[in-house]
Amino acid sequence: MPGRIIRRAGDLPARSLWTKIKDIALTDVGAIARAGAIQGSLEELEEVLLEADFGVPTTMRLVSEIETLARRGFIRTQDEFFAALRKAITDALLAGNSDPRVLQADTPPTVILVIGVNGAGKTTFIGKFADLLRRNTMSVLVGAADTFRAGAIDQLKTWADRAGAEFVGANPGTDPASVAFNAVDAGINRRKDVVIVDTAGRLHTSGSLMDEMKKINRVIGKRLPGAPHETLLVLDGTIGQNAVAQARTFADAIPITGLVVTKIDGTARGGIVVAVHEALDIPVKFLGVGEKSDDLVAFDAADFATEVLEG
Ligand SMILES: Nc1nc2c(ncn2[C@@H]2O[C@H](COP(=O)(O)OP(=O)(O)OP(=O)(O)O)[C@@H](O)[C@H]2O)c(=O)[nH]1
Ligand SMILES: [Mg+2]
Repeated sequence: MPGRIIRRAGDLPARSLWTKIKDIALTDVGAIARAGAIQGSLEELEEVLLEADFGVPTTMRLVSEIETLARRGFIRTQDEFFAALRKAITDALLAGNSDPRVLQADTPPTVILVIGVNGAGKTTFIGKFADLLRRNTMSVLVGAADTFRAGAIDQLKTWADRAGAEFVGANPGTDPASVAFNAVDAGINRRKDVVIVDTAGRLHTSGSLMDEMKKINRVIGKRLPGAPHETLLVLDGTIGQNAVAQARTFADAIPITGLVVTKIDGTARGGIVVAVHEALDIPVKFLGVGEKSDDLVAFDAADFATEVLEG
């Protein structure tokens, strides 16, 4: 699926990151470097990148790459500056574990466990993802291992119905791990291509809920050795550097195979996507760009680098 413009027609015009960077009097960076006056401009670049949520380590590295190129005379025009920055961001996103493709089981079903804090956008992502898979003619079953509140089960069922996916639920209060087990079991018996398991939001600081998540993970593996094939951590793209801390705690608890960053439509701070990938060495697989079923973007590093600058 091709990347799509994140900021869509009809949105309020925002000052893009590139517009801000362009204003940093780096119009002739080479000349500035030769004149020895580049330091102030680099500090301003640093500020703008931090404001866009690239975080300290990623920002430092990007600024230092730009500085090196500028001092060597490779950045003399705005176009060269833009291209260098875009390349540095793309390279960061392509470094290490960065394959955005969804892992597939050798023998179906592929089981995908979806985790994250309250309100990150897990259920919405599952709805959109199920819809995308169905449009690609795959059979899908979703399991509501979020039995914490009745509304959560209904919310997932609505998305499943809309996508034409089968649904395995339970009464509120049922052990979430047993629902996860039943969902995988049903997926195997009904010969589904993909089983997606939704979980209740949990604060990464809540030990008992993190234990429950580990149990869900274990129980899935008991029913189907090798599963879950994907464990996707959903992060709210608007919460800034907290997303990095959250991701670390989840990754310490169970192996995470991919990241989904949501609500990227409402933020000019897409740098968090780069920061969290760099901090955890986990591939970004999807971006959530709205609340509707087609507001899901399969991640593409180069497209994203352009959009984060121009968006
Ligand atoms: N703008 C925007 N809103 C989103 C996106 N993804 C989710 N939302 C909204 O964020 C809110 C929370 O989404 P949910 O999918 O219910 O989040 P959750 O992680 O399942 O929440 P819990 O089940 O309570 O843990 C809803 O109002 C969604 O419509 C997105 O990509 N963009
Ligand atoms: Mg939910």
